[in-house]
Amino acid sequence: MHKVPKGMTLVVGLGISGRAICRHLARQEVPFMVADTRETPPGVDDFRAAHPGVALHCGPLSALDLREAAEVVVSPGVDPHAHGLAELTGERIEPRVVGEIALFVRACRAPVAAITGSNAKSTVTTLLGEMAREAGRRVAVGGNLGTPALDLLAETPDAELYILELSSFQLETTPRLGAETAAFLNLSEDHLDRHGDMSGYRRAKLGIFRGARHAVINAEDAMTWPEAPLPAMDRFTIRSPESNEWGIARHRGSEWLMHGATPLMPTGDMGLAGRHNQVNALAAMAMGHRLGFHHEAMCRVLRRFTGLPHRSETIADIDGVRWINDSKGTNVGATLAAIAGLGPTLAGRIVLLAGGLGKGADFSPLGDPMARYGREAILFGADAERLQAALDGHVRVSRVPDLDAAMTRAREIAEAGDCVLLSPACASLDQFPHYQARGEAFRRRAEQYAEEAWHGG
Ligand code: UMA
Ligand code: ADP
Repeated sequence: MHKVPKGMTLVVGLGISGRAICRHLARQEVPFMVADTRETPPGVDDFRAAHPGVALHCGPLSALDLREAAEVVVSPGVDPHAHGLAELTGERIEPRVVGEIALFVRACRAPVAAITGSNAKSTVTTLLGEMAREAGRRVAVGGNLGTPALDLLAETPDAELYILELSSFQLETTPRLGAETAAFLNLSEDHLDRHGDMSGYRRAKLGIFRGARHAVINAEDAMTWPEAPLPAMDRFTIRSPESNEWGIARHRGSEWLMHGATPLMPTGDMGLAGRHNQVNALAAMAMGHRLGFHHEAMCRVLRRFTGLPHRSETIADIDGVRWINDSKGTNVGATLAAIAGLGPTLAGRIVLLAGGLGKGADFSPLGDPMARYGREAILFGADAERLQAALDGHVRVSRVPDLDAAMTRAREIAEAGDCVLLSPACASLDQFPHYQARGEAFRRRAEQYAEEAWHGG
């Protein structure tokens, strides 16, 4: 049994977050050592070059005696209730087990805007970041998306505002975030392997509200509502809003984003597609309003921002058929939002390309929206059969070996006014290295189709 020396901080994990934690502790001159439960963690060479002489333990944590450690700082991928850490996670037990964001909170001197949810985090975080820039703020944006939170402190020490996308894993190990404004966007099945069940997953995410001065919540999803009241709260809704809500209503003959009775902008002027993105825009505006950004600046961003790659991203319009890459739709909730968001905006129907690794999810919620908006579901990958079982009887289904074959079939059957939507409701890892590679494969082929159509026409 190796002893972590008295007063030393133990960093667990050598991934992106763990290495950011090491850099931060080194800057703060806090003595630390590192452990990773894997025999060969990914970042060893980087780590050794950056921190010569700092001890590294690889393998089970049970081989370490942690009792005299000053603190244990775990990476988000490390379950604080496993690996012999469980007995240390109680409230008053020393050393405390915390995560990267707890260190961020201690060191950060500027207000924080924080965003969580099962889906749409990256979109809302990016939108709010763009709005802050447009409003002339010195802002740093990162967290679960992009630059790790602790690196933001070093890279932009003079930021007036930090905007963080936070995962349930990061929130679980943050005793008190103290955000100026905190949004919990939605909750649907994901990461249950780590959190046990939906209530454990929700509890972790509710951590976003600890110490928050303002909350932004989803009027249609009670799972996002805090259990104790907060000093101030704004709700966003897809419906016509109450006086203190952000919603969507008819105004001067068209549909507008609204704050209470105040019209903000026509939804048709937004660069982003789909109802789900209108809701995302409202969430970002509610946060921006609290932070003092002018509505005009926020609307300018909404007009020009067309979305992040792989999130309901329009790749091509070929003979009246829109080809949309939503490869980041890696769970049922995301795919549902893409179908329900795009379906009502189409003259035609959705040709859905789906499949991959379903992570044990229940696909049955996809049946009704596909009956309503779908032309056909073209299924591939490891869980195609389970998807088919959920969709049969609701929409026409075909099975193909892979994404390439799915696109060939989609090209044959799509009609003008339709949309070919890659929103797999599954992880990609059975057939691709990651969701980005799946999205790139879709993009390349759709662009090739567009070129052929252009030359043909
Ligand atoms: N791991 C071990 N033993 C260890 C440490 C890690 O087995 O000692 C494993 C984990 O179980 C996991 C993998 O290594 O399977 C990576 O985990 P990590 O904590 O080392 O991950 P990092 O590279 O530090 O990246 C993390 C976030 N990853 C996770 O939460 C899994 C990144 O989010 C985040 O961008 C980064 O910190 C910076 O903050 C990615 C992610 O997938 C995008 N997040 C999940 C999501 O969005 O759904 C939550
Ligand atoms: P996250 O960072 O939470 O994964 P992203 O912005 O990357 O969120 O979007 C992930 C997926 O969620 C995309 O496939 C997108 O279509 C879907 N999505 C976007 N907005 C919403 C929403 N309001 N509700 C549910 N799903 C959504």
